[in-house]
Amino acid sequence: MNMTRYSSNPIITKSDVKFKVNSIFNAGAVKFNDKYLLLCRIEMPIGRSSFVIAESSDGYNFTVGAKPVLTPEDHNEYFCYVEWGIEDSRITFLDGKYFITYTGYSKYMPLVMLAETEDFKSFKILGPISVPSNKDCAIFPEKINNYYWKVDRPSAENNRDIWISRSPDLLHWGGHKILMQPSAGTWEADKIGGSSDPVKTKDGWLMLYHGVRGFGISFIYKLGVVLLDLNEPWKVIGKSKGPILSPDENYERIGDVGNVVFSNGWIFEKDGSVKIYYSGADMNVCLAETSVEFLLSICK
Ligand code: BMA
Repeated sequence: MNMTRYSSNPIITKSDVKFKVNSIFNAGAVKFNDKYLLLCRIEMPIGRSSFVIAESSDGYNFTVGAKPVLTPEDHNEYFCYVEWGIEDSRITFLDGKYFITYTGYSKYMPLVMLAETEDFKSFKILGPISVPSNKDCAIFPEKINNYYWKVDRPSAENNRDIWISRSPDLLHWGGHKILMQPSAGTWEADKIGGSSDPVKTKDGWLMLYHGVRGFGISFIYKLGVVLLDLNEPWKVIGKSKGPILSPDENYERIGDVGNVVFSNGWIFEKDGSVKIYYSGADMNVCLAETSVEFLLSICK
């Protein structure tokens, strides 16, 4: 299987939300209690984002929750770092809990927030794990060499690279290393960022990332895939030669931010197939299907 868009894309739009939102997009994805669970970003009418859950038993037909499950106002002592919204979650199952990294947006500019949950009903907010500007953070699903690991993009306004770092406790991070840089004169010329949570395969850690190229006043967001060494995850051992998904359909071309495909969640099935949840033009939730073998083959 190569890469196939689901024929009934988009699978979720704002008309599926029972309360008033501007848009629903950029979902973290996980299988929880045999259900497909998407932690979707909803832009509220005022222009600030919260999270809502969409649930499905087949991965295609989703029901959106009746109210937001996490909002800036839920952040108590951390509210000043998320006052302008919470965005773009990545979910990692680790040590028997689900850890969620997401962007907190405020007058201080974007930074990386960390929360944990066991049931996706109550969330323990652990606070910022970076200073601004930083976003696109995802945590590896197990310890490597006795450390937890994360990727992120420091200095979101001026810096264009993906970095990797390690931690003894998920809260204190060090050992920062550059992981990947944009590639001049290509689809990923202007900036790159981590997209999905990293997933372990027999050949290495697979991770989706996004690449951005500016044309005049607009930017085109595409998706690529990268393979990292299992024991030394700061080593890139393979990478797709070009984008694996590019804005092409109307629902990816036209919207609040046109010409964008953006993903922050995927689900690996037992049969080797992979569901990539992504959003078109910052407006909806879509699905593309592929397989682990295909993703590995294009990284070689
Ligand atoms: C990135 C993030 C994403 C968004 C994308 C395209 O920087 O802000 O939330 O989908 O830009 O607008």
